[in-house]
Amino acid sequence: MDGMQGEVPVRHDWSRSEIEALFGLPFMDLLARAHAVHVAHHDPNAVQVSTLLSIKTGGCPEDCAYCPQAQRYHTGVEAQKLMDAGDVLERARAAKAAGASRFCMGAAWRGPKDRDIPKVAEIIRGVKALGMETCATLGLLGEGHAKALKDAGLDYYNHNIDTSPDYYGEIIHTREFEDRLDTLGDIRAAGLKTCCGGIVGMGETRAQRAGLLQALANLPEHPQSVPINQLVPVPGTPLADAEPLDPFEFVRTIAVARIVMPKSIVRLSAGRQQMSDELQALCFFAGAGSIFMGEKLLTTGNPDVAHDHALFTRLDLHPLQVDADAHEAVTAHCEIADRDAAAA
Ligand code: SAM
Ligand code: DTB
Ligand code: SF4
Repeated sequence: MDGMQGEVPVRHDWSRSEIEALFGLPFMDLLARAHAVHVAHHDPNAVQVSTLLSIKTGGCPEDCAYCPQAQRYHTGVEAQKLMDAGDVLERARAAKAAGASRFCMGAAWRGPKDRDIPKVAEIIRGVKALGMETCATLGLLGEGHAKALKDAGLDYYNHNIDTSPDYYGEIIHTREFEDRLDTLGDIRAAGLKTCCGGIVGMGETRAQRAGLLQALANLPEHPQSVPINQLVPVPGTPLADAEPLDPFEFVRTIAVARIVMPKSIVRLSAGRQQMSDELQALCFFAGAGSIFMGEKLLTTGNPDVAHDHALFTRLDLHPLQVDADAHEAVTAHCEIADRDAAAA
């Protein structure tokens, strides 16, 4: 892709005002610019497909204002123990059959205890053996945790910074922004790939959305995967009645993320169930190259798999196929869309 029009260097010195200026571009100019960056660095017709599973649900001691799994908010999410490896593998097989190349496992912990690590490692080994990429999001990591997870076959660790450093204190009080940066450092040091993004629509300003993307783009390495979540407002949480974000502002956030982290895969993450097909198409055009597929995120809903397969067919998108052993992404045409079309 050397010298392709639209190719931009990877930078780690973005100023807040530069990023705010990108947000302030005329919408069509911003989209054109983001799409040019997207096609220079990625196949714009390929979408990486991940499936999420909550392997340990609810009962979390933290106070993240958006989260239905925080014990203190009484959202109706029941606390459960860590799932057995066999049950997780059954779900991973189903996700693979539905077309997912990566299986992401979430736990409602502040962070894992030392005694949890061998259990999670066993789960990771099993999922990896299915030939899928593995991702885990377990919270803050302690001494030796990242290395142990890597040794078990973990490919990605998801740990979001969630919001701009100057808005963080409005959203979470039980751990510091710096704690998150420490865990991100542990992830990189262990040789894991980083999945790190945030949530928009939590009442932050545009300047704070720029601050979120600035903090991500100025990390020592750009996260390989950048999930941009739209807040899923859940009754019982402090953000249940947050003012919904203008959908075009969400598209702008995807577009700016695309421009400032040109090589990363930007995920159109939580919030798709609340979006029209047309809005999602705009997000793909603006540079989103990944989704969560499967009827559930962790505890909240996600579009039906059949609906997503149909959307891929209508937009001529195909899943990014990943050779999990070679760690090499190769795109292949979507057999699933053909299968669905044949079944229709
Ligand atoms: N407990 C771990 C942690 O916080 O790192 C891992 C699981 S936590 C649920 C993973 C991420 O899910 C959060 O960092 C947040 O970005 C996202 N998330 C949680 N609730 C959400 C919501 N209501 N809407 C959008 N994203 C949400
Ligand atoms: C991420 O950035 N979004 C996902 C995943 N990483 C772990 C989680 C979304 C959760 C939405 C609320 C829920 O389903 O509980
Ligand atoms: Fe707990 Fe993670 Fe939810 Fe925060 S986001 S309350 S740490 S599960």
